Amino acid sequence: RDIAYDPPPVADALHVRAARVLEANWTGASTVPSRGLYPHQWSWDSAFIAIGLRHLSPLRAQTELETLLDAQWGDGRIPHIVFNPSVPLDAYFPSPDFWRSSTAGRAAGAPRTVQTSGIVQPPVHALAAWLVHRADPGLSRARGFLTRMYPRLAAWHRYLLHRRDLGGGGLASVVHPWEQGMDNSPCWDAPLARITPAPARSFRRADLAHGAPEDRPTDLDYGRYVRLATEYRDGGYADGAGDFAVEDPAFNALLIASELALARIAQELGATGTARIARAERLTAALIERMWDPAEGMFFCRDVRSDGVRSDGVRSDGVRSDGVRSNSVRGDGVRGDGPAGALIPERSVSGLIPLLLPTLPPDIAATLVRTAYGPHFGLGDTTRLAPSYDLLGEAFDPHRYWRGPAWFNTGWLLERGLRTHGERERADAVRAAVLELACATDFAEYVDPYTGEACGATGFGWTAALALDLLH
Ligand code: 9WN
Repeated sequence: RDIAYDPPPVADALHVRAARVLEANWTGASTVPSRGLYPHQWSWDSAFIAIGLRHLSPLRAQTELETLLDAQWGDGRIPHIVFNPSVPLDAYFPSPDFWRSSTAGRAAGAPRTVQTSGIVQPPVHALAAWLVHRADPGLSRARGFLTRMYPRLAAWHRYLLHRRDLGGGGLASVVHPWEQGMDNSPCWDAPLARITPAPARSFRRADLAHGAPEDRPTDLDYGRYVRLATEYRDGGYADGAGDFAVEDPAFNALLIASELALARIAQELGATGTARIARAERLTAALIERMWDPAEGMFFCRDVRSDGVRSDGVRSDGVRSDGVRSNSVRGDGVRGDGPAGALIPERSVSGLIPLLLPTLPPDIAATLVRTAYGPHFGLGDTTRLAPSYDLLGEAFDPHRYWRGPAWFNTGWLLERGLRTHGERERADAVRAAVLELACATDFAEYVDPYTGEACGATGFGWTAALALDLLH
């Protein structure tokens, strides 16, 4: 047979299809997560997208991160959305007229020329910048990419480690479920229960025009998201006064991984990077001290406000730790007898993500692997990609967003973690699952963890980008 008529190998087909998704979602200066559902630039999406894009065009990958960091606020925060001014206001909710960044965010140093949200997302950026540099160090040096990125990334980490240390233990807290990136995770149910929802008629959801309602957060969730964001905005985006503050394992693990990447960047720029490596080690110790549960074999979120005390010393209304069961999970609750707040006894994939860290002690890494391959996440048995939430949890729903479906970014992070800790065969199996499911679902936003059925949007940016990364 003439070789020219042979079908191309599967990997080539996947490469071409993933490249097409990234091309279709490219706006000229950045990449949207999804043309229909998310038509602006999202912070952690852009970091994951840059990690894949570097294999297609290191220049575009650099530009992706540069565009995002051009919207950084004076206080160091990187906003979770950078709005595209040519997209109609009603295409996505909450829109720029809700966040009012250039007026409400003035004291915090919001940019004047570009409209953004006022909350943040997980700090994957320094990690992405380092990986993007490595894809083409010559181009990166010629463009002064890292020289320009480094001070901005350093300011970003400073913001998180100082302004966001709401628990007083040296780690960063999120002040809104959208910040952690797993919007309707059951982890937020107890801390959100204290928030009075904004009336449904006070806002109009745009997401339901693109996604099935049973695959999305509920209207009640949205009411609470809106209330929290409104109060944050009306307080001028100042940190510390809000009624929602949670330390999350994935958010902090990504901060530590990015701190290690910043050390590499510092070294590339001629410094030693040792202070950053020492900080990453200290942060890893704090993560274990504040969130590791040895009996459960995984990390849990810490609800910093479960005792009702805000960092400004004011008791917030109606705050009780009743909503937080403390059964087998350590619930310190009372101030002064351990870290402030209480662990939230819900098993989220977030609690496995610290596996990513090379600074993790080997016994903890081994325990995490056992948990991932045990009944709650079912890897290697009933699932091929880790579900976002406990298969045996009361709130588990295989289709509802972050309450059960498997996502590709967490799949990629666990694949990296397994490889980092010498679990080669398991990493290979997760890699194969990412590639096959991305291909079979036309780069779905998320999938049913048991059947692999596509949920949410297709042609999703980070699904294409991270599959591309694992092909290399
Ligand atoms: C709110 C863009 C983002 C992701 C999040 C995901 C979803 C937004 C939404 O989409 O959140 O930020 O409107 O639901 O939960 O992780 O970054 O892809």
